[in-house]
Amino acid sequence: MITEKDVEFYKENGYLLVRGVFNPQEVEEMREAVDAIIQRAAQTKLDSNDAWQGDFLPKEELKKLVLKGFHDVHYHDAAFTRAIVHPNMKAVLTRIIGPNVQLHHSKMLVKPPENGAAFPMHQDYPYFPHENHSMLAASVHLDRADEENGCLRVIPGSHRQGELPHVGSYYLNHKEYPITDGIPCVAEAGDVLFFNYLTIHGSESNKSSRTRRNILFQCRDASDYPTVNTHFDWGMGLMIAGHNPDFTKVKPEFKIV
Ligand SMILES: O=C(O)CCC(=O)C(=O)O
Repeated sequence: MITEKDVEFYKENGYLLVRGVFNPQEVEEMREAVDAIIQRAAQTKLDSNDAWQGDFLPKEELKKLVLKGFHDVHYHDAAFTRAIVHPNMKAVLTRIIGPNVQLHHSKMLVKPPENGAAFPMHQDYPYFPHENHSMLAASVHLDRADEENGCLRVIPGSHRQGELPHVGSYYLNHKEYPITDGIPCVAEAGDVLFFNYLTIHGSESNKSSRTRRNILFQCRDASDYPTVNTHFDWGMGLMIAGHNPDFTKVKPEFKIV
């Protein structure tokens, strides 16, 4: 699915956009699953708007923004379990992480038309720090994403700066790192953007008349252990490829709190 040059590009730049990982039928299956999750959530008290708050946009503008951002979608629909173990996903993940790939968590990010929420620039590292920084996000596009509907933006090579100080609710100072500093990763439905958890990324709001739906899988090398007891969940640790080399560390010492 990818070449040695792609692997080098990922190492150098901290991200890689891979085209056509999922076919239209597989994308449609995930879209239907996302829509059904939104409907089921709407019937409960747990439905929420997960738009990021903070000082990176004027308060009035932030108030209007909407995001359906539910975590662990593979607990809700098997379409996402099939997606993460898809041969094309495994082919890319094993080249850029290594032979033993483990799922950390998944989530859906649905930015509705006109007012889909923005993401200030940040690294994912502070949310779930690990020893060896193998963790990456694989963001599966279920719609075309471009500048109008708030596609992902990355700062190439920024992962090489290591851990940066985050402010407030864990994002980078927006004056130093405006969202527009990131290069837009324009993608089609079925494409997947892989980016390391140290790569600075974010996205503008969706100002178009089109929805932007993405499924994000965070994956790591099975021997890359968390350094902090945070972001733990009962399904984490599913092996996507290879095996867990250390029998004694299959269940982490950390606990869900
Ligand atoms: O999908 C996006 O627009 C941004 C997602 C993101 O930054 C994240 O989940 O950490």
